Amino acid sequence: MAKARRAMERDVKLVDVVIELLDARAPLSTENPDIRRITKGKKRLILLNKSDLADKGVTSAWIKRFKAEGCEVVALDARSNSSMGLVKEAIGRLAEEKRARDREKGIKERAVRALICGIPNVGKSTFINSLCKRASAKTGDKPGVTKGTQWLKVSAEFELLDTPGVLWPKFDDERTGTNLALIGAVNEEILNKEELCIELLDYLIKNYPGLLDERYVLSETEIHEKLAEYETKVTALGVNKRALAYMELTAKKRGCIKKGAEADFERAAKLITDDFKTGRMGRISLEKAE
Ligand SMILES: Nc1nc2c(ncn2[C@@H]2O[C@H](COP(=O)(O)OP(=O)(O)O)[C@@H](O)[C@H]2O)c(=O)[nH]1
Ligand SMILES: [Mg+2]
Repeated sequence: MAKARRAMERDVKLVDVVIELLDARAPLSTENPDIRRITKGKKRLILLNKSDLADKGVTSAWIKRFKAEGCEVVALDARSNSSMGLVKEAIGRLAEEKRARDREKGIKERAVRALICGIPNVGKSTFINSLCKRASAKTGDKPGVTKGTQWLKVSAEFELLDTPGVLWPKFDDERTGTNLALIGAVNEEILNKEELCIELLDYLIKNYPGLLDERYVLSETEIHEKLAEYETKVTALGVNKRALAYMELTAKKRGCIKKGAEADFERAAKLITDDFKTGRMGRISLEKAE
């Protein structure tokens, strides 16, 4: 970890622009505070990646918020080429000041250099592949640059450091860990699947009312009955009865049944969290830009 940080501290000195990938569904949880510290003072382009899985309205609010902080922002599906033009334009805008300075000093114009960074699994490799589709030839060592540094030539005006900066996410609080597990940024095995599912269900019930009912074809009557059953049966404090009622109903609807017709909560939890992660549940954001 310290090694990755040091590598990024060294690499950031070589570039004009830092491109940080965040997951559009949870931009705060996927932002590593060390990256922000290390790249301080550099021009920043934030890519809200996997935006095909995120809530469009919420993503627009995030774009506004990051722009207000002085960054360029592009919402992206890194698997597709379609937004790469926007990315190049944003980089052009970030580099404009530097280009003007170079021109004034009579320095010959050279390509803008950028470093990609982000936590694992956020889509860095996918993005680099899409961006460099045609011209991914390595440009090799450059004089004056750390030996061994390779640059990918994206266009005549734009080069990319070929090794992205990878830092692990920070688990500042429980919510961050939950979000990272739900979007698949960390191995969910480290967390209890059923608890993870309860957190997701609780969030969806509050923020996307009706979504679960529709996805799992649950009627209002069914939900009310099951909830009433939990209210009388479960008296322990701190138990999320509403989420549990949804999980049990979904288990039964989807055939997650154990011997004796009991709901298999573990299987239901996996099914529900997978439906979210893969986008089958629809476009959902876990963090809002308030
Ligand atoms: N739905 C969706 N999946 C993506 C997107 N970008 C990357 N992925 C997937 O996310 C996974 C991790 O991507 P990868 O590029 O290896 O992440 P890296 O660890 O940051 O290099 C892969 O399965 C990609 O196909 C995107 O914009 N949308
Ligand atoms: Mg990668």
